[in-house]
Amino acid sequence: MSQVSRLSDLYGREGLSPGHSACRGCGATVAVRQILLAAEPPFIVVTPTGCLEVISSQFPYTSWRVPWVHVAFENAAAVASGIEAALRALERKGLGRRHKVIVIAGDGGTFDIGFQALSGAFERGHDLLYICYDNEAYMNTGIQRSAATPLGSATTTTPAGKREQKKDIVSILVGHGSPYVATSSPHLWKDLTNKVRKAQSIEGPTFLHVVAPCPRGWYFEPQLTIKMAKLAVETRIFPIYEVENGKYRINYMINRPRPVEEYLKLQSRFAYLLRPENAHLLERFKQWVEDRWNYLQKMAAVTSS
Ligand SMILES: Cc1ncc(C[n+]2csc(CCOP(=O)(O)OP(=O)(O)O)c2C)c(N)n1
Ligand code: SF4
Ligand SMILES: [Mg+2]
Repeated sequence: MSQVSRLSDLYGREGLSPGHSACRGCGATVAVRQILLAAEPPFIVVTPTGCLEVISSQFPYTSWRVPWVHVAFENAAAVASGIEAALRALERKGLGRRHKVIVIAGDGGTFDIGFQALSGAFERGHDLLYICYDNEAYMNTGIQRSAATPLGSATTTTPAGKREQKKDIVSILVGHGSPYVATSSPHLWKDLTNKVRKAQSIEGPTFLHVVAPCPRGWYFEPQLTIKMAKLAVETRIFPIYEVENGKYRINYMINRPRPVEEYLKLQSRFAYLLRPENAHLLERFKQWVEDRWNYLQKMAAVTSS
């Protein structure tokens, strides 16, 4: 595995061509562009239904310049498992070359409806990399809440703000015994591209959870996408860490976090959470951020020895 320290360490060829129909400032496509520039060929991408598929494959056009399969909303990891098993069998017979199978899926297709397939693939131990771009709702179908939607965020199915916390998908996949699970953000391009290469190089089911700000569904101005990703990390709302063979490491230490309000107030989806009468919900949100950070620090300390 070669390290990425300069832009020239990435592959020159774009995997997702310009001209797709994503909204201006779409964080998911910024992340996917980086992922495809970093991934070591040969690989095959599997994408379930969601914004990424809809904006990149309107018949008769495609934006994909890499082998790519679109599958149903619920079965990306099952299809990826089948491709991986078939390639393994062909290689055994000397008939083909192993490709890494890389799933790139939204949060709805990962945390919710695709979860059964994901859990099965990780439990069976397939050699694949699963990347979730997390825009924290079902954006493609009109901004419905998902298990990744944070507490207090308004969606079309939670107009007064979601009452439940975000599901901790990383811990769940660590619990499946994955050799490598990590988080990243498109504003930290070296972190993201190096984690793609690292996760790809490890045999077995590996997982990356990437924050993907969405101007349309989070209600912020499109030029603020990268700032939004940065604020998510610097407020400790979206910590950047990795878990390698059970050992936790915080990759981006935030010693003096920015106030969470700096992040929340730029997004109209949190308008309800910021109302004075909802101060108790905001407190719950802040407590969740603090508890998770403390948990990560403890896990990093306990597992480092
Ligand atoms: C079984 C099934 N249920 C519902 C849908 C409708 N559907 C397609 S994409 C989608 C939401 C995708 O959300 P997410 O995975 O978060 O991706 P995003 O659009 O946010 O990028 C839904 C509800 C479907 N295609 N199939
Ligand atoms: S709705 Fe959000 S995730 Fe979907 S294309 Fe637009 S900005 Fe990207
Ligand atoms: Mg989504």
